[in-house]
Amino acid sequence: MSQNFSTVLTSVENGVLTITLNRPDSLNAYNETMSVELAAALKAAEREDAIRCVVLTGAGRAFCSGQDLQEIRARYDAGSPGPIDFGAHLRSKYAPIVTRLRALEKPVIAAVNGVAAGAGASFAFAADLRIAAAGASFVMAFVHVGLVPDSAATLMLQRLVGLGKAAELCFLGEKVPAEEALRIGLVNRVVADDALPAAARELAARLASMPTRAIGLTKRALNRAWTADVADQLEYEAFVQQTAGNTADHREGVLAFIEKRKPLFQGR
Ligand code: T3D
Repeated sequence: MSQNFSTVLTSVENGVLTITLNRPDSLNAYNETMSVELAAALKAAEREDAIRCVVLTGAGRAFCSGQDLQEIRARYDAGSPGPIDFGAHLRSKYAPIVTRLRALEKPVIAAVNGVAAGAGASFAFAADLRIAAAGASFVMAFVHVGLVPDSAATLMLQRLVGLGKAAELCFLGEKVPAEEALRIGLVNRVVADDALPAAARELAARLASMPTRAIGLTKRALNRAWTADVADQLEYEAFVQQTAGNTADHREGVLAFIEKRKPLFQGR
C-alpha cells in the first residue's frame, strides 16, 4: 500500500496496517484533509486482503485532539450570515470514518499514545480494542466548546462504561487518565509510555495471524447485537457461522487441533 498523504502516515508490516494521525503541532487535530486521507487509508484496509489488522495511533505527544478548532473558527466567517451546517459536516466528514471503523471486517486497535479529546476520543471508542500508554488520557471535550459528543461517542462510550459514567464524562468533560480508563473499562490495557508501539505491534501481529474471517464475522455479530433480541441474535449467529464454517481457516483450526500442531491461518 503506498499513498501520498500529508496528515496521516501509513505503513504495513506483518499484515498490520498502522495509520498514524500526523498533525502533531495541533495534537493531531482533525481537519478536512485528514478526513479525506483517513477515509482513504481505511478504504485500503477494506480492499487489501493482505491487511488483517489495523492500528490507529497519533504522532507526537497526542492521539487526536478532535475537530480542528481553527477550522471551525474559519467557518464562522465563511458561514455568516445564517446558521453554519454542523450536521452536514458530521454526516460527510465524521460519520464515514466511524462507519468504516465499525464495518471493517478486520480488528482495529486504537494505540492511544497521548490525549484523545473530542472526536479523537470518539475514534478510539469506535476501534475494537484500546491499548493506552500510561500517560494517555481521554477528554470528552465537546462540552467545553458547547457541543454534543459526536462520532457515535454517545453510543460507544455508554456501551463501554455504562450510562451513568458516560453522562458524567460527557457533562463534566474531565480528563480521564489511562489507569482510570482501565478501571472503568474504557481501555483494554495500559502499558508504559515507551512500551506502547511494541505492545500495539505485538497485539496487532497476533490478531493478524488469527482467522481473519471469523474475527470479522464476530465483529459483525457484536455490532448487530446492539439492536437484536435473543431470537434475532441466535438466527444471526447461525447465518454468520454458515460462512465461518466454510472457510479454510476453520478447517485448518480443527485439523491442527487433531494433529496436535500449531494452526497456520491464512485469513480466508
Ligand atoms: O462540525 C464539527 O466539526 C463538529 C465536530 C466536533 C467534534 C469535536 O471534536 S469537538 C471538540 C474539539 N476538541 C477540543 O475541544 C479539544 C481542544 N483541545 C484541548 O482541550 C487541549 O488542547 C487538550 C486537552 C487536548 C490538550 O491540552 P494540552 O494542555 O496538553 O495542550 P494545549 O497546549 O492545549 O495544545 C497544544 C497545541 O495544540 C496548542 O497550540 P499552540 O498554542 O502550541 O500553537 C493548541 O492550540 C493546539 N490544539 C489542541 N487542540 C486543538 C488544537 N488546535 C486546533 N484544534 C484543536 N482541537
